[in-house]
Amino acid sequence: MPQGALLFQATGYRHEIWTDHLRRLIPELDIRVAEEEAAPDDIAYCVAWRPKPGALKRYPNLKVVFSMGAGVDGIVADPTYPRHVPLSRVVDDTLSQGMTEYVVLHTLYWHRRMSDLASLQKLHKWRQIAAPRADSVRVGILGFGVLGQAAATALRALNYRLSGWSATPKHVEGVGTFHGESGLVPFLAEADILVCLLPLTPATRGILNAKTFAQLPKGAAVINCARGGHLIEEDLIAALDSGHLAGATLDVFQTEPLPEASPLWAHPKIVVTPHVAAMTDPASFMRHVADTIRRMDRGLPPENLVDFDRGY
Ligand code: NDP
Ligand code: OXD
Repeated sequence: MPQGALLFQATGYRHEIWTDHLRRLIPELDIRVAEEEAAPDDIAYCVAWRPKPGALKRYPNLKVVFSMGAGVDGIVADPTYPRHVPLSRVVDDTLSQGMTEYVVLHTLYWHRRMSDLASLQKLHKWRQIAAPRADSVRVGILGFGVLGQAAATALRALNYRLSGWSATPKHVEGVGTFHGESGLVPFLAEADILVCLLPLTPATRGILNAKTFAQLPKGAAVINCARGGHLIEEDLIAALDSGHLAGATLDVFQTEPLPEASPLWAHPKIVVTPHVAAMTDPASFMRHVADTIRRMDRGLPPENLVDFDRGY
C-alpha cells in the first residue's frame, strides 16, 4: 500500500489520459491533479513536465519525481529543486522507437534530396537528381545515449556510415565513436548529416552554432530533435543562406510554440515540426511509475535516475 499521495503536475496536459492508467494499475493510490488539491505534507510522489521553478520544493515528504520527458532540463535547471529527492526520467522502448522513426525519416529526407525534389514538383519540372548510396553518407549523432544508440541501430540497417559523440568513451560495433571536447572536431568533420540528441545542460547549450557548422562538410544537413537551447537559430540561418549547409530539420525551439513571426517557419531549407519527434506514451510511462512506486514500497530504489551534477 503506497504511503502518501501522487501529484500530477503537467500544465496543459489532459490529466485523465495519464492518470486513468495509473488508477487502473494502483487503484488504492491517492492521486491529486492540481496543486490546490494537494496539502504539501500529503505528497510523496510527483509526475512532472516543466514544473514552474520552485514548484517542487513545496512538498516536504516527496520521495521521488517522475519526469514525463526523457529530457529533464526543465526540472534540473530549477535551483530550488530539492536534490535529495530522486528524479526518474523516461527510458522506454516506445519513446526510442518514436525517435528512431523521426531520425530515419529526416536522414532519408536530406540524403534523398526530398526538399529539392519537392521544389521541382511545384514547378512541374522533371529533373532527375541522383542521391549517393547510403554507404557513402556519414551520419553523426551528437549525444550517443539511449535515443542516439537506438537511432544508430536502425540507420546501420540501412547501411549508413555512423559515428556517435558522447561525454564518456563508448564501444559500439560498426560505429565510429568520439568523446569529449577533443573528439568533437574530428567527429564533425565526418558528419554529412548531423543529428542532435544531447541533453540540454550548461555544457551543451548553444552547441549548434556557427563554429560547429563551419566544421561540418560543405553540403551537410542538421537534424535537431533534442532541445531548442542547443541551437543558435541565427547561426543556422546564416550557414544555410551561405550555402555551407544544405538543410535542417528542427523539432525543438528556443521558444515553444514557435512564434508565428519566426523566420524558421518559411525558410526554404528548413523543415519545422512541433516537438513531436518522440512523444511519451501515457500507458507505458504510467507502467514505469506504478512499477517504481511498488519497488519503493518494497524498499528498493527508483530507476533511470538523473545525475544532478551532470545535469542529465
Ligand atoms: P541519454 O542521457 O541517454 O543520452 C545523452 C547522451 O548525451 C549520452 O551519450 C551522453 O554521454 C551525451 N552527452 C551529455 N552531455 C555531453 C557533453 N557535454 N558532451 C558530449 N556528450 C554528452 O539521453 P536520451 O538519449 O534518453 O535523450 C537525449 C535527449 O533527447 C533528451 O535529453 C531530450 O532533450 C531529447 N528528447 C527529445 C524529444 C523530442 O520529442 N524532440 C523526445 C525525447 C527526448 P555519456 O553517454 O557519456 O553520458
Ligand atoms: C522528452 C521530450 O524529453 O518530449 O521526452 O522532449
